[in-house]
Amino acid sequence: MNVNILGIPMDLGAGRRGVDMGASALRNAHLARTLRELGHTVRDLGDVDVALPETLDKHASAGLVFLEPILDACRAASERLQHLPEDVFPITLGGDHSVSMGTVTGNALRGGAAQRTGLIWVDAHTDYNTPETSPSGNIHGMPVAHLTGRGDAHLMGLGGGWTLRPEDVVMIGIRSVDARERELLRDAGIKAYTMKDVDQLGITRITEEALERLSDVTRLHVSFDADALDPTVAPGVGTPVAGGLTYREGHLLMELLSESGRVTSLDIVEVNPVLDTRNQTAEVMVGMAASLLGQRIL
Ligand code: 6HN
Ligand code: MN
Ligand code: MN
Ligand code: MN
Repeated sequence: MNVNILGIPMDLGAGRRGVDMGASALRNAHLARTLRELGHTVRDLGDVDVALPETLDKHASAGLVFLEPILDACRAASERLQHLPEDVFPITLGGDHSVSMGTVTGNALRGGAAQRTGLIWVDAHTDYNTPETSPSGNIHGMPVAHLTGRGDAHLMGLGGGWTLRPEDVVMIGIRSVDARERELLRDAGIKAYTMKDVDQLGITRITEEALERLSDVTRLHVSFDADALDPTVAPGVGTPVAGGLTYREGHLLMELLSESGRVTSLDIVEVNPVLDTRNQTAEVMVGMAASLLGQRIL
């Protein structure tokens, strides 16, 4: 496959600093080399421009912290992805999870016209707050709501009229949902597999059900927040929640998605080297990308 890597070194959407260095940590953990060893052609496109928080006034307007510079970075990422050739498999490196508003729209709009796109959201959190429901004002807790047409008009405008259908979203690994976020999620009818579901059903059945549910989409984007994994496996994250996916559950999910041949793009987000132990989290996430892109045990 033709893999293109694009970094979005942004921590403006998160409550804690340092996740802007995630893209660099993932490159340091030999993402490109690992994928080349699997036989892929890999090109690193570098980073999109992101404003430095040190150059900005931290202020929230209408319940949104750093709205303007986040919009700028998401627009830049989306624009870059939209113009990539159809045969390219883009891997976007965060950055905090607000980058997904740019990556999902950019991948959906690739090739000139919007394609029906499915989203597999691997995360401890549902990231379904709006400015009204958010307890923090941090935009990384809001991307899926905005992608599916709920929330702030500027952020919803990133899709240029395209919105993700709520029925085309499947979440896996969920174990932290804010009270009012839960109401919105139910109202939207988003399918979410919690950690209880993972315990009871297992990753194999969940992946099969997810792919079945998304059988009508043309494109399939995986957005992998490192905090979906258990904090013992991935300690370098800003919002750790106990009781996450094990190392093998993460790999099995990626291996089964790989076998399906359906996935067309990937985000790796929320890797925070400042909070990590010797780049463990970046290394684990490079392994997850390798499993999604065809690495096999035998
Ligand atoms: N993430 N629900 C919390 C909030 O502030 O809205 C946490 C969000 C975490 C977001 O990890 O991508
Ligand atoms: Mn353009
Ligand atoms: Mn997230
Ligand atoms: Mn999360």
